[in-house]
Amino acid sequence: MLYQFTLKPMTDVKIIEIKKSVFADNDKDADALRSELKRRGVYLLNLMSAPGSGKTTTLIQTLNRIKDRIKVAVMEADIDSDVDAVKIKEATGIPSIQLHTGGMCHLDAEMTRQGLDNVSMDGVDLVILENVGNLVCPAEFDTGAVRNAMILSVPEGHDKPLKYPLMFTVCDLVIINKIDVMPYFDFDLEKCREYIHMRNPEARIIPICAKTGEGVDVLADWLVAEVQNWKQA
Ligand SMILES: Nc1nc2c(ncn2[C@@H]2O[C@H](COP(=O)(O)OP(=O)(O)O)[C@@H](O)[C@H]2O)c(=O)[nH]1
Ligand SMILES: [Mg+2]
Repeated sequence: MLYQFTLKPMTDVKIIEIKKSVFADNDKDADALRSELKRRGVYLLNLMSAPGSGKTTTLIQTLNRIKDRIKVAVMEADIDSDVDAVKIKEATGIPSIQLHTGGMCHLDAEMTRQGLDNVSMDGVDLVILENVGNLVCPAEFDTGAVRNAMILSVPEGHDKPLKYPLMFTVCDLVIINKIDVMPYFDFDLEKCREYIHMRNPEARIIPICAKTGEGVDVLADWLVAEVQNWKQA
């Protein structure tokens, strides 16, 4: 049986079909991209999580709090569709492009570069990459970002740092989302903090509810300070 998954874009969001490099030396590519972005003064944040943990919702809340303070662009990576890029553009007015990974469950540095080549970077301070929803593969590939961040949502359970060690090891920031549903799940926030710090003692942890915006001011202030400090360094 033949399945046809391609959705025809209904909007003017730019969709880029990115290809994996066959000559991948990813760490070298990532370092080169990081240096180039540093020269251009563009901070790249790589945002990862399992599907549905709230990346797009968190981005919308965060972007609306930072867009008057720093200039931001967004790259949404998915296997198909343009729904996230459309949502971001409609809810925040921030320019957003959609990257299609051609079935790949992650982005590497070369794919990230192909995406960035399609972002108008004039005066942009921060590019946020919403990586493909997956707790395994994206953690294995350095995208060239200054920082890695991930979202763990309450329904996924507090034991995830034990089960997906690499993801929590490579992330500088762990956002714990959907704290509004904490009463319905036996999610132990203190245990979760302990498990995250077992993987990365330096990890910053910010609990939020992207649905209501609770805690998002802390996240927004952290991000603006991060970008400003990095630009001045
Ligand atoms: N209850 C609750 N639902 C949320 C919260 N954040 C996101 N969601 C919902 O979770 C679902 C997935 O969110 P989305 O942002 O698309 O996740 P993504 O796949 O990681 O980008 C949507 O139905 C959101 O409305 C939250 O803080 N609380
Ligand atoms: Mg999304």
